[in-house]
Amino acid sequence: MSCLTLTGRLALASLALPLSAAAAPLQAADVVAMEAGPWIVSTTSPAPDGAGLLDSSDSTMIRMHVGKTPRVQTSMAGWLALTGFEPSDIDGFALRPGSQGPAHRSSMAFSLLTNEGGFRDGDILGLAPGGGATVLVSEDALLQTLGVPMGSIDVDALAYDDTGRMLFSTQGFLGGTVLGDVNNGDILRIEPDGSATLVQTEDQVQGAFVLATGRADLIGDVHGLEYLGGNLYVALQGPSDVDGSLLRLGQQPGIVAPEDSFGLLGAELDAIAHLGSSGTWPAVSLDQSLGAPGAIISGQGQGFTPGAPILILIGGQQGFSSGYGLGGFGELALDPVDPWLNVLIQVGGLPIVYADKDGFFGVDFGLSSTDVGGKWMGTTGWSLQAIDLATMELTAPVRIAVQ
Ligand SMILES: [Ca+2]
Ligand SMILES: [Ca+2]
Ligand SMILES: [Ca+2]
Repeated sequence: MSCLTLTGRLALASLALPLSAAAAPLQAADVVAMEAGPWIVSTTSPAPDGAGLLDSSDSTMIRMHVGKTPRVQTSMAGWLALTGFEPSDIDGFALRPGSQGPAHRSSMAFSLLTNEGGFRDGDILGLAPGGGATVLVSEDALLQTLGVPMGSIDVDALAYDDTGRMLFSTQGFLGGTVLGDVNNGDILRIEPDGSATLVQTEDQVQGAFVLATGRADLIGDVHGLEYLGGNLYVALQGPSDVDGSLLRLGQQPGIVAPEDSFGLLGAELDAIAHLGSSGTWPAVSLDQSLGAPGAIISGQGQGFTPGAPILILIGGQQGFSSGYGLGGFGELALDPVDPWLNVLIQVGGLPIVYADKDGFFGVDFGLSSTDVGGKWMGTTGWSLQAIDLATMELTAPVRIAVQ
């Protein structure tokens, strides 16, 4: 018995050090640097042309950072490759805590604005091994948890805290739940035992906005949600000069940065996630997801090692392999026996491009005027994926349907 007690005390003592280290308050400069980004966001409506994005839609995921040019992280061609369909609007997005890093296929969680692709707007979706979207938490399960199994909700904000608890907000009012009436500015959390708790009411978020700005404008809906450095961050429906930035909740509420410092010309945000400091998350994007044979396509890459050679993999059929020990997205999304990929490997014809000093590249290329690529999840076309040869990190795939 004494031996057990001793073991228990030792375990507690060994836990105490990292816990107290983690609790050390961040310096103000660290907080400013962290809050500057990079953020991965989606807009409520397509970002204005003046923002210079390669592809602007309600589903585009954009990497934004104070003082830097915003870039497309996931274009429609990316969603097509990841899910097999083209979502009309992404209204919730989060990176799940896990051991494989924020850029890994298994980290991505999101919600759709409308029922489509066989999914519902209240489902929390992830990416399945092998391709396509999969339900992580269903709308039915959330309704059951809230005690309104016959109800209906659209999840419109999503985050995970540092212990993996899921935080969310709804798009509309939901009356008569186990938590009482839920407003669209409320922030809810799913506990480890599966129950739901109300973390912040819309009134509390409104109060934080007033404290942060000294203004009484109404915030409306909570549109986006992130947990970072012990605080919650929200994207708000209003007022219009703040809806393109983020509000920090907690002990010292504040607006993260003026919205025009993010370079999106004040576009309202409806999904937010913070990339953190643990990865650069290299990504490629295309300006279109559907092209005719012979069409000229513009592509971009970002988040690569400055100056690094980048190998572009090209194939017609998608597939799945996690067996190459690659970082980033972690999984080859092209079929290893795809005929075009194999021919290009055999003749040494896979393109290599070079990242600039900011880890960026832009390239135009033409689709074959005779070949239309391979079939995958209902489309015929071409898929691409890139490897940063300096880090051996893979990007997520992109796909262009040909017709
Ligand atoms: Ca959106
Ligand atoms: Ca939704
Ligand atoms: Ca909401």
